[in-house]
Amino acid sequence: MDKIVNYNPANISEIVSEHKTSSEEELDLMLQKSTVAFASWSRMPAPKRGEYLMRARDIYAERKEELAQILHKENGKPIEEARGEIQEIIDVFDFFNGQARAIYGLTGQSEMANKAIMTIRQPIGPAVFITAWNFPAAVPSWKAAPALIAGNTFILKPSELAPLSGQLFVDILNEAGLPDGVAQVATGAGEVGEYLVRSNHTKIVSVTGSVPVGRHVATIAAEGFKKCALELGGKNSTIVLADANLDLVVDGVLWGAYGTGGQRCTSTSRLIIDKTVSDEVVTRLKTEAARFYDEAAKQAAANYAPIISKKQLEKIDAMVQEAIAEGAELVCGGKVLDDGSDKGYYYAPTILKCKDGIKITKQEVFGPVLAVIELDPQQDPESLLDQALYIANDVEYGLSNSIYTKDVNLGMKAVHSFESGLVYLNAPTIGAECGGASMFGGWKHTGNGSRESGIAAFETYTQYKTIAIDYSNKLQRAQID
Ligand code: UN1
Repeated sequence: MDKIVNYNPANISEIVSEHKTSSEEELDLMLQKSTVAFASWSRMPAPKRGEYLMRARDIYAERKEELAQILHKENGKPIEEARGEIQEIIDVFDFFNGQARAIYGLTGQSEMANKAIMTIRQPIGPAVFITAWNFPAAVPSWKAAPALIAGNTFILKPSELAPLSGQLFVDILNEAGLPDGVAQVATGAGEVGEYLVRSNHTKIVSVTGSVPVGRHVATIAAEGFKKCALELGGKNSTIVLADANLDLVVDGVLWGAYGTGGQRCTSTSRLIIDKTVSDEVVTRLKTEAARFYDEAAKQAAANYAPIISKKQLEKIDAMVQEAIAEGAELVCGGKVLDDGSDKGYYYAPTILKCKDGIKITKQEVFGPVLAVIELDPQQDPESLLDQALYIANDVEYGLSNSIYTKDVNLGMKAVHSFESGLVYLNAPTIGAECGGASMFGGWKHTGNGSRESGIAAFETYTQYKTIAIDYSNKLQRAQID
């Protein structure tokens, strides 16, 4: 595939952008430039590097509406969500510019007189970023901002399904005046990313994508002892106890399950609910879900996203049909809207009542499909919660979970017991904030311990150096003298 053509998934007769697959010669040149640029960029004081980030931030702020419109067309997400994604870049740049003055190390106490010991953080080298199509603008900023502030250079390889926002991200950094070779973009499919990851020039790899992609890339990175950060899939649950505020539950589950068309790694894909309140919640969800798409007019509501590609649309439908064959009860949806080739790739917002254990209760769907698992009321609500937590945790992934209850003891028990990197109390599983106390990332097969968009990102983009300064003017032997 030499040429990549991208269509608006909400209106597939509209071409959004065309890109050429980067050749190996072009990639070699980029890799060399990345190494050369690293030599001087890494020596620049971090607050000076922050000034470039601030210029890029201002360009994003000035062009926010235009860039949001491009993103809206590129991956189809509702314009309101696209504006939010551009805002996220501004927030991330603000946060990491502040961090430029706070890449702290440690000073300690030597066991010897007239000797000082400290540990500082230093940049590592050229990074390669492999990113997904669902947050094609913001996720590159999660990686690039800390990488640049820490003094690394990077090459971004955005998803071939939505490369334009990534291309613009790098263009804007360069427009902000970054020295040549500090920020670059390569386009193409998996083999382009793999070529970059394998290169000896590359010292850091950061991937947002599926578990198979993450495993493959991490294996290659491991051969070269490269730092590797992974943000992979999710199978996220919302637990609802009988005492929950059901208005809040309905709003939260609708947003969590159907926002971005369910195409977030944080999307709510299981509702584990006390049977005493399940009928009311499911009925209300079904009524509300019907508002996302007017079937007679073949028109999606402004807050409903199309599916990124026909292949993905078919994959979602196959998973739903398999679930029905396995005994799931279809409450609503369960079908492709239009014929999948007409206006846009829309899938009907779907609710399936499932027994825990069928495939769809364990596998990531990445579409607007909610599996409802009802739990029989128990003698005491804590036993029901234990059962709900067991089901929520009995998956390969560990990204985001939430619970709705007014009981602070049960709520806190769930917060501590969820096996996931993100946990919400009385809020949906999607919509992580960035910076400050918030760190994006998952447990189990969702990742490998790395975190993004908060200060822990510096674990990926810096390495430690311990410096011992002996000013005693004599040989002092540790552990001996
Ligand atoms: C993703 O789907 O890869 O927490 C990221 C959220 C968003 C990020 C999702 N801020 O839902």
